[in-house]
Parts: sequence; C-alpha cells; structure tokens
Amino acid sequence: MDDPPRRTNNYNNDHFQLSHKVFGQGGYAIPKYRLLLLGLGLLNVVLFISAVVIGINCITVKQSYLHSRHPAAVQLFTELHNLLNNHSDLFLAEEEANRNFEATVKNHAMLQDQLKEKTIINDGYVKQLEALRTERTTLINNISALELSCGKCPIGFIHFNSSCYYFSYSESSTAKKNWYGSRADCINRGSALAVIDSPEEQAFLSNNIRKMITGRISWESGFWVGLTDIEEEGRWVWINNVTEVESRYWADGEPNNHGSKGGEDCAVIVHNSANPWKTRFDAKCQDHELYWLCEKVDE
Ligand SMILES: [Ca+2]
Ligand SMILES: [Ca+2]
Repeated sequence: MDDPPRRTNNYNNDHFQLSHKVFGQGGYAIPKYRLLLLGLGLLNVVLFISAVVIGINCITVKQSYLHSRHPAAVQLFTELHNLLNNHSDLFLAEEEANRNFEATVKNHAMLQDQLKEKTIINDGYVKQLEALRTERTTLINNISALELSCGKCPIGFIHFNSSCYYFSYSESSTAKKNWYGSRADCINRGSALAVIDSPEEQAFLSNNIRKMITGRISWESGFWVGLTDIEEEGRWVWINNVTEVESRYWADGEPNNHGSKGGEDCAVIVHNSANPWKTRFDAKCQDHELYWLCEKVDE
C-alpha cells in the first residue's frame, strides 16, 4: 500500500512559504492582522474617551436632575451637611468645655486646700490675738496697780502717805475671814492688820470703803482692823501695842461687847456717810467672818 500523503510536511512547507512572504527578504508590507490590531486599539481609545465624557455628562445631568427634580432632597443634604459641621463644632466645644470643667475642678480643690490652710493660720492669729488681749488687760491692771501704789507698794496695795493698804474686797467681794484668818493673810502679804493713828488715815480708809461698799451701813460689810480688847475688856489696843484713847470713832452704841461666850473683842470699820468719824464696831473675833484691811508701812 502506498503511504498516505504527508499533510504535515506540506502544511509546514506552506506556512514556511507564507512566513517567508510576510517576513521575507526586504519586508515590503505591513501584515493585515497588525492593521487589525491597530484598528482595534484606536477603537478602544475612542470608546474609553466616550465613556469618560458620558460619565461626566451623567454626573452633571444627575446633579441637574437632582437640583431640578428634587430640590427638597438637595436642601436636606445641605442641611445634613450643615448639621454634620455643627455637630463637629459642638463636639469640639464639648471637649473644650470638659477641659475647662476639669481645670475648674482642680482649681476649686486647690482653692479649698488654700482655704483650709488660711483657716488654720487665721485660727492661730485669733488665738494669738486673744492671748495678746489677755496680756494687755493684765498689763493695764498692773499699770493701774502701779499708779495706785506709786511704784512703792506690792501689787494690790494702795499707797497713802507713808503706808500701803490692801482691801480684801478689791480682790474678792465674796471671800471673808475671821479676825485671826485676816491677820494671818496680812502677814502672808508682808503686812499687818491696819493701825489707824491719824484723822487723815481714817478719812482715807473710810473714803476707799465708800467706793467699794454701797448700800446700808452694817458691820457685816465692814473690814477687820488691828484693834482688840482681848487682853482686857474695854481697853482697846492696836496690834502695835498703842492703846486707843479716841472714842469718837465708834459708831453709836459701840463697842457693846454684844452676846455671850466672851462677847466682841475685835474692831471692824465701815463707811458712815452720815458721820465719817463714827465708823467702828466691835465683833466676835472667832465667829464672825468679814473683809479685812492690811497695812504695810514704808521702809
Ligand atoms: Ca470686847
Ligand atoms: Ca459691837
């Protein structure tokens, strides 16, 4: 049998011949399929440009359409845009307000701390002021006492002529003692119960009692002095052993040595506005408790 025709070889030969014509020696012409490709490329460019133009026109038309057919929607979009802007502004404002609030809270706490510190300092000043006022009062009293004593007498004594006098009432209007307790107190103060040995001294003491004691004249509001008749009834002797010979200083009816159990053997003086000389009573040295009058003679 004869072999079948070798198609492949013929095809290859034909293809070789065609290729040889297209790319043959000298390149005399552009192949047709390249022209086709070029044409298609140009067509694509044209189509792309057309699509862009159409897109732009569509957007313009769409906007125009929206503006022309749906103005309310556009207004809504505008208002929404404005609202978004306003919301952003409000958000920023809120943040700023929060920062200001936090700063204000911190400042408030700092002011509270400062207020507490100043309150403590102020309390200290108030206490110091109270202490200074107390000290001032004490100094004023001391100055008054020094003025009264002319700087020659102990605190609480009043100077007159050549003696200093202590009236217990000036220190306490309630404290009272019997004659013996009064004498002991005067000794503790570096003095003794007063000895009245001149009309001037009598007038001075009586006037000072008048300044202190007001109201009805009574021996019960009088002051013990250093005069007794303990040693001998009816013979009145001062504690400096000087016998009192004046009788005009006794109040009317005194001394009367009133009562039992030894009678009344110690002398009391009061102020008598009716008669400044009749100022003395006798009272019970042990049983009666009265104010007392001390005298310290200048050295
Ligand atoms: Ca007597
Ligand atoms: Ca009497």
